[in-house]
Amino acid sequence: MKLIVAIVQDEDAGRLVSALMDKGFGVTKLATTGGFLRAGNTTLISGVEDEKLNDALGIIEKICKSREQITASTTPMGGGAGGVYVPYPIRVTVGGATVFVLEVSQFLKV
Ligand code: 2BA
Repeated sequence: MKLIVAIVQDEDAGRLVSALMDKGFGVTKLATTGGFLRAGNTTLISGVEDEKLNDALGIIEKICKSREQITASTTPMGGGAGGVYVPYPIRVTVGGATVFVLEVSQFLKV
């Protein structure tokens, strides 16, 4: 068995949970925050049988879209310790999904 940990954008999370559950996967949805953008995202965890792993990954890949977001960079202008911090907008491409697949040593419901 594998544990999928998928960090996805909030906009995709509802459809992704529905699509996974429609195919019989168990899912837990966590409200999380990205360290770089400091904005909300969603982390899904799902325990899947080895032979179903590719099906689950395919659903994630199909539903999660990459999008551009604007954030403020606060790199010092003028360099050095005496530099002035002037925020300016930068574009970052977020997602589709950041996915980790972990080996499960035990799966218990007690
Ligand atoms: P955030 O940390 O808020 O990052 C959002 C997006 O900002 C990232 O998209 C990436 O395009 C950009 N980014 C992140 N760190 C950067 C940096 N130091 N300089 C420039 N741009 C940077 P994704 O790579 O698609 O990541 C989306 C979310 O997935 C991340 O949100 C974070 O919550 C999670 N994530 C990504 N890589 C991870 C990792 N290695 N471990 C744990 N969580 C991760």
